[in-house]
Amino acid sequence: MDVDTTVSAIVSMEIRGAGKIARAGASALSYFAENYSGTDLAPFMKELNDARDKILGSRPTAVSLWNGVHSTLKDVDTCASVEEAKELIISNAERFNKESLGAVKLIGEMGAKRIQDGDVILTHCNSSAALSVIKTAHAQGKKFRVYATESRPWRQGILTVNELAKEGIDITLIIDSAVRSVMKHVTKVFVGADTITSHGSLINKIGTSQLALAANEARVQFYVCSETYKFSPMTLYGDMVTIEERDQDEVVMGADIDGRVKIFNPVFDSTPGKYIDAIITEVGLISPGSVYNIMVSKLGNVILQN
Ligand code: RI2
Repeated sequence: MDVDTTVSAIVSMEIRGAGKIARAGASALSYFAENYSGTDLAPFMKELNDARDKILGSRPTAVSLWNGVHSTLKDVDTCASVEEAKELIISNAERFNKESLGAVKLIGEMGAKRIQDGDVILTHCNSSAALSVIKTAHAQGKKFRVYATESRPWRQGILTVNELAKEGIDITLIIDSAVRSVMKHVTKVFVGADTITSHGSLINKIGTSQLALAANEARVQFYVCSETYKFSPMTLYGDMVTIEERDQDEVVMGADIDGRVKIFNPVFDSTPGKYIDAIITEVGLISPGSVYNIMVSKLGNVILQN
C-alpha cells in the first residue's frame, strides 16, 4: 500500500493495533522506495522524509510506529545513491516485519506455558500478542475459558470475541464496567501493550489500568504481552508518554448531546509496573524492572541515532 493510503487507513483505524500500524508504516516506506523512479539522491531524501513525517503523524503518539519507521530508515542517511538507499529501505522493512511477526509467535509460545486447564482468562481490547498466547494454549489442547471486554468506544472487543470464537475457544463478551464484577471468576489477565516506559509502566487501551487494579485486589495474575519495539526510547530521557486523544464523536456516536457538554476521549491509560506480574516479550518473560536493560541493549543504536 502506498504512503497516503496507509496514512488514511491508520487515521481511520481501519489499520489498528500497535504491531499492525508499525508493520504498515514499514511496508509503506518499502512501497515508496520500490516505486521511486528518480535517480537524484537529494530529492529522494526529501520525499522520503516527507513520507516518514506523514506516517508518523497518522498516530503521533504511537511508539511502535516510531520504532517501525526508524528501524526501516536505519542507516539510509549513509547511502551514496538512490539505488543503495532503496535496497536498504526494502530490506530493513522486510526484516522489521519478519521479526515483528516472529515476536508475536514467540510471545504466544512462551505465554501459553502460563495457561493451565481450568483457567479463566480476561483480556482487553484486541491485541495480537495477547491473542497469540490464548490461541497457542488452545492449540496445545488446554481447556480454559476467556472473558473479553467490549473496549469502548471503538469496540475492538468484538474483533477479539469473533477471532477467538472462530478458533473454538469458550469466549464471553462483557461490557467494560463489568470488569471488577467478573474478576472474582478470573485466574489470569493477559493484555497487550501500546508502549512500555523505561521504568516498566504499561501504556495500553483505556481501561487497562482498571483491569490491573481489579486483578491486584483479587490477587489475580496480570500479564502484559509486548514485543520489545513497544519499549519507548524517549522515556529513557525523561519524556512523558503523550496519551492520544481522539474525536469526541467516537464517544457520543450520534447521541443527542447538549452542545454545552464537554467530551474527553483518551485512548490509552497508564498502569504502573507494580501491578504487572510479568511482561512476556520475544526475549523472554521479564519483570517491569528489567525494561531499562533490554531497551538499552536492543534499541541502543536507534536511541543514539535519534
Ligand atoms: P497488538 C491496540 O491499540 C490496543 O491497545 C492493544 O492492546 C494494542 O494496540 C496492542 O496491540 P489501538 O490501535 O500490537 O486499538 O498486540 O488503539 O496487536
